[in-house]
Amino acid sequence: MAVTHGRIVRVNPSTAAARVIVSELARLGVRRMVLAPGSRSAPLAYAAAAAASRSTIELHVRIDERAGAFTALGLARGSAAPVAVVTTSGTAVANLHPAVLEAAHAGVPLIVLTADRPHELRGTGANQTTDQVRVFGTAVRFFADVPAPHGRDGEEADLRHLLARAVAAATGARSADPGPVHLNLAFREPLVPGPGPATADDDPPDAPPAGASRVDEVRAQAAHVLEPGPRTVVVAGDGAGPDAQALAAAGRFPLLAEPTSGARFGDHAIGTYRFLLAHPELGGRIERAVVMGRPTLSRQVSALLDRPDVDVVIASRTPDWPDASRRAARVTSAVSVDVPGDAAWVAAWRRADAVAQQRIDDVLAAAPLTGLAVAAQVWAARRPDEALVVGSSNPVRDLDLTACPAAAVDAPVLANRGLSGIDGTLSTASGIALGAGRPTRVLLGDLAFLHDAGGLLVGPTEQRPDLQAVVVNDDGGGIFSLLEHGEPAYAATFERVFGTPHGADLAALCAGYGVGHVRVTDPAHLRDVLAEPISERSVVEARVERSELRELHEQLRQAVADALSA
Ligand SMILES: Cc1ncc(C[n+]2csc(CCOP(=O)(O)OP(=O)(O)O)c2C)c(N)n1
Ligand SMILES: [Mg+2]
Repeated sequence: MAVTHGRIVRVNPSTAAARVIVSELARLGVRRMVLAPGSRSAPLAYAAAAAASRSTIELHVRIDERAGAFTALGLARGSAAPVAVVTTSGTAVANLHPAVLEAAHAGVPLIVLTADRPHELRGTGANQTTDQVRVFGTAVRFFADVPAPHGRDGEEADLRHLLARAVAAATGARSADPGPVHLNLAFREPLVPGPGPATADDDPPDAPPAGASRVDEVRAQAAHVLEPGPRTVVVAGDGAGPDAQALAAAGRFPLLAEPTSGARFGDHAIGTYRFLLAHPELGGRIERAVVMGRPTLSRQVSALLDRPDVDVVIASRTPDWPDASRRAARVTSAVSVDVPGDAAWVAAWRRADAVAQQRIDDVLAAAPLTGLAVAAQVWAARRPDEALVVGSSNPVRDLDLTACPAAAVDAPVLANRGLSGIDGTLSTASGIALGAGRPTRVLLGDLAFLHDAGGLLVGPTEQRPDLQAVVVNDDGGGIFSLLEHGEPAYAATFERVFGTPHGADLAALCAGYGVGHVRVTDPAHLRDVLAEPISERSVVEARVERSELRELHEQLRQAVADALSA
């Protein structure tokens, strides 16, 4: 309610409800919101704009809902807080689906607010009206179809109750299972603030009314103490975190840490582990593997976890756990060690790692610029207070093969490994840059770049990320040449349906988007470019060949095997 010229003026129900939604979300910790323009969602847009002008929330506007949703996903990951994404009705809603699926599998708290027609207009052929009820199926942790507000008593309290439940489900406060939630919000006209001009007094107070829900965290965790004895490795998959490094150090275990594990550092991290797993004296003698986070990058690790002679212990805090082999001996929330393992075990891995790393460096130095060499440089160029985002396909695997562990750097390395799509990578990175408030570099392939070129689009009225995309451009999907499809037997069909060359001119595309572009073809030039601070949006295009990839990987494998057997 507001007092205007001595008259009490009620704002219309859609406007009032939208204001409650935005302010209550902010009170519940959802302080960032991404919005794409639309008509049915207008009440939310007005409310969000007003809240942003009071700094109650941070608002980001994107034209493309798909990019907006991935930006929200990145914001949530970068800020470690739930983020809302708002769209209008119709196909706009479907454009959120990829990011919702990624969030579902990566456990990212995304609050999806889709505007809808009121119930009386559904199924009548009304424009931009489709069935949005449970449109994301089982991907969301919570769903509600909220009828159009009409100003009845108790409506505000009901909304607050619903939002508390939705945010609790998104953050996993009670379930320990964070993820996306979906509120489908019907709005009836008028959709503009009214009847009088909006004033600050119309906005609901940020303090909660009496009786508003509060959600307490429920998380009981007990650490399992590993029995001393077996020759053990720690496998740190995506999101494992520094606990994996601490466990490896405490137990004197080799640490096989993926680049996005947050644990690929310290004396126990074995950068060349994929090659060493094939060695009978190292990989062949493993008796126990402790898995933290979710490993997805290599067949070598999958094969290890499949081995009947290896005891698999999963330490995971999420309700589901990464046990694709379905043979884990124990699933627990956390592990610890009392007695450190045999020092000679990890020492053997470290000696072999040094030898293997030298061989890899030699092979890559002798080859023309490759995605592997670009990845190695990008890893080495990480600076404190920056973030690194990595695209799916070869870039993240190239990092896994070449990233040299060293001291811990305060530079998070993140990737969408929930479903490992090549979609939304630039938008996710843009969200991470904004959410974490860090200049961010994203390493990605050319198809991933072109898939989300729209993610480069950030309008002049928007807060712009400091984002540098390092694109490994091999004119197509290089990874497929490393899979079975790359075998000579399939050569006739390969290029058209797997290689998928495009010949796109990235420099021209960047010019069109008003984004800086530099092309590099030699390692020294790349090193210089990466040494520059990241500011505004820019693209570094590394041109590489994919025709030789298969041979290069075989050469690396052979070189390391020869060196280790010598
Ligand atoms: C949205 C989506 N579509 C398709 C795929 C299947 N896919 C996996 S890797 C890949 C090729 C990626 O090419 P690029 O980004 O250039 O990386 P490269 O393999 O060349 O290193 C494709 C199409 C996917 N992961 N996600
Ligand atoms: Mg490519």
